[in-house]
Amino acid sequence: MSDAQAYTTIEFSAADGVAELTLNRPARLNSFTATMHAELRGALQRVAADPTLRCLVLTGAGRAFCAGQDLDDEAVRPGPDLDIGRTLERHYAPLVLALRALPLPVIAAVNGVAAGAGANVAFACDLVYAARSASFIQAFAKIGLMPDAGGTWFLPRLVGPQRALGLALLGERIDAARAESWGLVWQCVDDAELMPTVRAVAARLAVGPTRAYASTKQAIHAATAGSLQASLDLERDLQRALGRSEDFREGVAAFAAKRAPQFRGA
Ligand code: T3D
Repeated sequence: MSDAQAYTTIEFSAADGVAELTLNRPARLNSFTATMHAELRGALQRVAADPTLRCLVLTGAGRAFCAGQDLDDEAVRPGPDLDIGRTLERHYAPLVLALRALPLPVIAAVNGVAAGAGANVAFACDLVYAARSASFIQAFAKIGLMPDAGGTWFLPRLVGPQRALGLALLGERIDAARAESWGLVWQCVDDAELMPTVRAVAARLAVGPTRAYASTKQAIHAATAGSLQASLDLERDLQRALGRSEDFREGVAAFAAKRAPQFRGA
């Protein structure tokens, strides 16, 4: 079976030591569903098991990188039985940890808007390149949630607590140039140059000293004090409670109705 037939929400290709993984639900801005998580899990296991692969590129199809969780998905519909903590534990924490655990360099090619967990999955990658028209938004507060998918761990480490709090509390969109100046991304390039630039860097890394890269990643990740797992666990517990709040119910309803939410702090 070819890769195009095997996956419905992602595309996967590999050539010359470089694997390319494309989030592929452009009509929904490549937002995450359970199927996409399952397909990503399988693709990342495949990358991890193939010693000929020496660099991974993660990007999005169409005008977005990823809009985070698909808010239309039945599985996350606000209600008494909703358990976002379980969703985070089953899907988002394994995805973030799998990206971090890969011994090969992982490059995010952020081709458009990266929102919510979509932004934080990009920050889980080792190098982030962004198209000049791309943007980043911690969209969580707009729907009554807090950053997850490692956001509370990545953001203060990348930009410091003040900017992390500004991004998380205000939920404003920042453009790629500002993201680069803040250190959220390694390089911002003209839109047409994004994939040629990333592919050239990936090709260079794929013929580089694989073992040294793996050790470099391991040591740099270890040097960042405080465990990612602990932050993921805390996010799960806090987000689980927020998923049962009236503000989340209102936030999702307002998003669907394309109106401003009326939060009551409940
Ligand atoms: O279980 C859990 O919930 C836990 C996990 C949480 C992780 C999270 O990621 S929570 C955060 C979820 N994401 C968001 O809140 C982002 C929602 N989207 C937006 O704020 C905006 O769409 C963007 C800022 C990303 C882009 O804005 P814009 O103006 O460029 O595009 P748009 O018109 O808003 O969106 C285009 C279409 O995509 C639109 O559909 P339509 O009207 O053409 O039929 C929109 O509804 C749809 N879309 C965008 N984001 C999502 C989505 N549909 C479902 N889920 C989305 N996240």
